[in-house]
Amino acid sequence: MTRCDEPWYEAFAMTSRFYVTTPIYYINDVPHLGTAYTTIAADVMCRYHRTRGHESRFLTGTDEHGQKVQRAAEEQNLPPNVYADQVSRRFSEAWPKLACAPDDFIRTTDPRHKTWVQDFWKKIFSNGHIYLGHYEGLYCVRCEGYYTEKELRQPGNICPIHNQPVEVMKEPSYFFKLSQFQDKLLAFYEAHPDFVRPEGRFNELKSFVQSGLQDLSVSRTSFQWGIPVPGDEQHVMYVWFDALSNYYSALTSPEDNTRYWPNVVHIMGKDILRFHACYWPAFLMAAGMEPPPAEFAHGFLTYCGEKMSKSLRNTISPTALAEAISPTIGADVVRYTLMRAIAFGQDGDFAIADLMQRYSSELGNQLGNLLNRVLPFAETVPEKGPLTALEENLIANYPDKAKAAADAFTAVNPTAALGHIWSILALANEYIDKAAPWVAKKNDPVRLGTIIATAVSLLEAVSVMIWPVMPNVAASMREQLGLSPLQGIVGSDQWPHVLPNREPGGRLMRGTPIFPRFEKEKEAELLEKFSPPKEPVMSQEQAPSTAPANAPTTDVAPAAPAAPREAKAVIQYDDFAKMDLRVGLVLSAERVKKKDKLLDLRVDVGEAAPRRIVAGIAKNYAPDQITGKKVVVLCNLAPREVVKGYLSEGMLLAGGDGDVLKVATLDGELPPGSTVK
Ligand code: ME8
Repeated sequence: MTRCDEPWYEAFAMTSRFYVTTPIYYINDVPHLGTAYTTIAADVMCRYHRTRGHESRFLTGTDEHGQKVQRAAEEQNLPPNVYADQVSRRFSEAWPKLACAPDDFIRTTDPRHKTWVQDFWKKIFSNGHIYLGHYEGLYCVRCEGYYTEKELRQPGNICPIHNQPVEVMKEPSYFFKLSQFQDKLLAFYEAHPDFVRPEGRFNELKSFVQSGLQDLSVSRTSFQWGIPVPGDEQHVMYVWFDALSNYYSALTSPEDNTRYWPNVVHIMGKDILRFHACYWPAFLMAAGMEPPPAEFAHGFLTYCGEKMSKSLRNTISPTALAEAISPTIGADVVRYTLMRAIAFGQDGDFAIADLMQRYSSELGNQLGNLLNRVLPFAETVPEKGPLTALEENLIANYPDKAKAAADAFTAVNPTAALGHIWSILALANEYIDKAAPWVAKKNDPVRLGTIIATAVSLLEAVSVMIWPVMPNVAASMREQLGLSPLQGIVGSDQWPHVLPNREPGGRLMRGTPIFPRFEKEKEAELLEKFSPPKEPVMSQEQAPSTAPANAPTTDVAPAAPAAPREAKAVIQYDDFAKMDLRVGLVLSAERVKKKDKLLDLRVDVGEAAPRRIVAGIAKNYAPDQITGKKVVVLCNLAPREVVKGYLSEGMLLAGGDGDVLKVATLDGELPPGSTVK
């Protein structure tokens, strides 16, 4: 059996087993681009490990208990189980349409889940880590979580995630002794320095745990739609205790797959890292079980610059998008763009225009066209003649790139892996340019044979490497190359570490182009159908500006223009109220290299972590002049990459004419996060 000996997760270095999970999604929503993003990433990881011959397993599912679901079912006049059946199906049916192939789909209403969670509870209870108490707190129904006042936006106790007031809740409750796990968790983090990736998120988590943990309320009496607490059926389990347990309960039945534990990577969005990396390991430790060794918290997506609001989630369906691009390879194009365009781990934007651009250049020109440049020259794999320096160079340069791509996949960095694969494609295209088979065709059949056989082995290698991200495209490529479809074989490492050597004589079957050019009408249709609905809010583009059109503008509201002042359309109060303006405290400031106007700021706007704001004020403020100032921040402006690698998550307000620019500050002391209106 092969060993996974690449860097990063030591846990996998000792084994050839790999288990990957997504969060189980709430059923009060439909599958949307955000949930598709995580599911696709997990599918990519699983397929990659299958190419490496690891015994691999991919789990996803739905989170079906809790007050939120009970209320949604009541609104539709349905019993919660009937409602849950209907909505869960939307998830299980969506994922295959995006070429995701989970091995199992767990529902928290599955009997297998209920049985296991109740046993898990009993184990923790009998180990003395759960006790009965009383809870009163501020509870966000949509998060299914309690908050402290400090964590909420004031005034009004507003949930920072859902922008809605939270409710006061008082109930008898069982408590999990989380406070007793602080040191154990910190020791675990210390012993597993790669436990959470990206590293910055791990550091935030460690600070959270270091700042002290309170016991956690793990049961509810205020609603019934949940798993009853064993021995006290007045209580149902707290939905996160129930939900997190899915990662193990799914392994227990219908057949025993518990051998996969703990070789798991949990993939999730950054919003729910704390539940996964603090609560879940503590529950497992309390039951005497091993915590997961690896978790990856990716960033948040915007769509064409718009925050993923409920209405956007409903209109931009990833399955409809895939279908509209192409019924055969549309899912692959969506997968490719999501994995390539947004550095995995960071926040980023998915835009239809960007997808179309990548379709024609990276997919059409660099990948699809490579087949068309090679296959017309032969119907079978030719014999190789003597190699020239061109082939020798290629053969020498290839393995490092193939290894870099594999290492990046192993490190859960599909974006970098695709970068390396595309550098192999660049090498291949350059090889064809220089080797010029069309010249050899005229008078040198031996040379032509060498060139085509070399190119065919490159294409074969690429068909394996892209399979995790684009399984349908890989299958079409392989069909044209006369190869059978790829599938994981446990114990057989199929990753092309060196260029494969095809036997001469194998059939090649030139087919139709995999990425046909979009007709003009189709382009227009895609843009029209999949651009977000326009909202009449002030956007960066509409903001007043004296700066040239190409100057960075997200950074700071630009200076008001000198007279004559342009008349602007009158807006209603509702338009103004759409802006989430808050007091921000500038914690740090640094100049952005080679950009004399920009400062890279960290600003506390009353959230768990400070925001990065890239502001065009470097000519007016030295870093130490702005640090410590209270400023006004527009917090719900779509994040924008102002300069490569600098994603600005908001905008400072400033006033001034021409070169004189002054940031807006406040008259008097207000804590960071206070509303400005
Ligand atoms: O939190 N960008 O379920 P959920 C990227 N049931 N990812 C996004 C996203 C976006 N804009 N929006 C959602 C729950 N996601 C719990 C989980 S697990 C034991 C219980 C993805 O339906 C991302 O993975 O709210 C995020 O963490 C998850 O969907 C939240 O899904």
